Amino acid sequence: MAPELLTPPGPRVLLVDPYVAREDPMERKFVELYPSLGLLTLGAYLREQGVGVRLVDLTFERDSRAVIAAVEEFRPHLVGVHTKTLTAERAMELAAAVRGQGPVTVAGGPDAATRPEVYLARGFDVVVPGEGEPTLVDLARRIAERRPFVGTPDTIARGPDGAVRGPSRPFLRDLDVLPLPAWELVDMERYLGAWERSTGERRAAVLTSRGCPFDCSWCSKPTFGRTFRQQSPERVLAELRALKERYRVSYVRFCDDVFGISRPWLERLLRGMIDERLGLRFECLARVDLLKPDLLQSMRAAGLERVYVGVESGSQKMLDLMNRGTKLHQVERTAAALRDAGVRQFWFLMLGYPGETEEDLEATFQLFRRFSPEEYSVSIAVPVPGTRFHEQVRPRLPGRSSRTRGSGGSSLLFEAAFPERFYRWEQRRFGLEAALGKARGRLSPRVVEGLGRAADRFHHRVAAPLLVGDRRRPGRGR
Ligand code: B12
Ligand code: SF4
Repeated sequence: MAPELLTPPGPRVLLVDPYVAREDPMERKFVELYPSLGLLTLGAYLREQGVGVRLVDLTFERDSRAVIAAVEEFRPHLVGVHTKTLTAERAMELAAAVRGQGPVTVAGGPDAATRPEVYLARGFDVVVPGEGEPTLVDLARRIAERRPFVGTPDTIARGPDGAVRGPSRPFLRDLDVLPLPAWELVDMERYLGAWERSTGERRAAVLTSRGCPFDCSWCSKPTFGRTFRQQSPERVLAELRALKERYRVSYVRFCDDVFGISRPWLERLLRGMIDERLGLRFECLARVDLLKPDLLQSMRAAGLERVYVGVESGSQKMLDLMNRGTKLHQVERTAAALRDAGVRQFWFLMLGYPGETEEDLEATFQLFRRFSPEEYSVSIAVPVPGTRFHEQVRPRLPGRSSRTRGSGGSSLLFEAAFPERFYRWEQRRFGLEAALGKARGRLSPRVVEGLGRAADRFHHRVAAPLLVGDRRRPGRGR
């Protein structure tokens, strides 16, 4: 390539996704790979504003060498790294490695937004804690033009006497101003091919909104907080068409924190999908209080295949402690309606949240047994920095505050009511029940019931001693 194309004139930004799939034990079990929509949108916006952009996506790499090579070749003014708690260590190692090569290092995304001081101390020059698009353009121009960038609106930068926070910048009011994600910056075929081989569908992620107005105590929302903005249904339809036409996408995951918060909006989108005969299948994450059974028929007609439902617990007391804002009768109503409509349901369940007793756990298990969802995930509560839950258990966090490697949810990271081994047994119990659920219809109901009873007896024999052992530690987790 001609040198002027390798280093185009004007500001140059190298974006980095430091996630390496092969290092994530969860990823090996459940293939769930999508490129970061945050970075793709940032890339598209920067380009539209005349900033040169490259993206190094480490997802399919073995290590970070590609980043160093890209810095040498592209000579960016700024290296911008996306951060999650899971990838924090790698992000910080990269910043330290890249700074010696000259560019200004900038961190953005949920983890840097939660603990900017750590990122500044570990090699980043600037943290962008909020919405990245206008701020990154502003930073890139200032740096390329050798103007001061400490104090740029919506940034926290390392100044001579410590961290300097710039004035705040309002959120984008109209999300329709954002261009379509710059899919061409990553190897889309690699993602789509992986999905096609494992599921037969070419799957892509789409985001229709930013933020969530609810306030669950374990949920980390450092970037968009409790604001909520959504794209117009017409803009969403344009993105769906582009994915279908350019990449032969057949299945879409709507990645919104909560999909279809506004009913009129959802109705318009569904109508558009049906009228345009897009023929896409889709899945989304819904809240049981918002997903109304009477909408399910049109959702089905528009292509709905699967709904992720944040059930979390079968105990109303626990839902209230989590500040979830949902009622058990809503969970039951939604689960029954999804089953009747033939929509697959994926339940998220959480064990070990402070205040949970053996009875609450049993209530969760019995709810699971009653509805037997097609898919589920039972995680052990993870206190993510910046959440009320994290604050609450902070004194009971051993040394490191949360995991940095692996996707999480399978280990106990704080001193909870019961020992980790107990929760692991509980997780196995759900696994066994799920297997029995699948056997229903193939084995006689009497056999399934008998197996269920035997499993219960076995579980109580193994798990009970772990509980007794723990009761010698009064007050834990309450
Ligand atoms: C979609 C999604 C997924 C998808 C796709 C992930 C992907 N590749 O993007 C799936 C289901 C696979 C997934 C998996 C996981 N996820 Co997830 N996910 C989300 C979700 C709902 C939306 C992400 C998104 O696209 N946001 C929209 C974009 C526009 O926002 P954004 O990425 O934050 O980017 C903006 C700003 O942050 C900023 N920005 C971001 N990067 C950068 C970089 C620079 C340089 C700058 C300047 C700015 C900047 O600008 C962007 C545009 O304004 C978020 C919640 C949320 N609302 O963000 C959780 C979230 C990011 N996920 C989270 C977690 C914990 C996980 C898992 C670890 C879960 C698990 N146990 O397996 C895994 C990690 C796997 C991975 N590959 O990293 C947490 C992260 C918390 C944390 N502090 O790290 C979040 C915040 C959810 C939560 N509330 O706890 N996830
Ligand atoms: S868990 Fe879901 S509904 Fe609750 S605050 Fe977070 S994003 Fe919103």
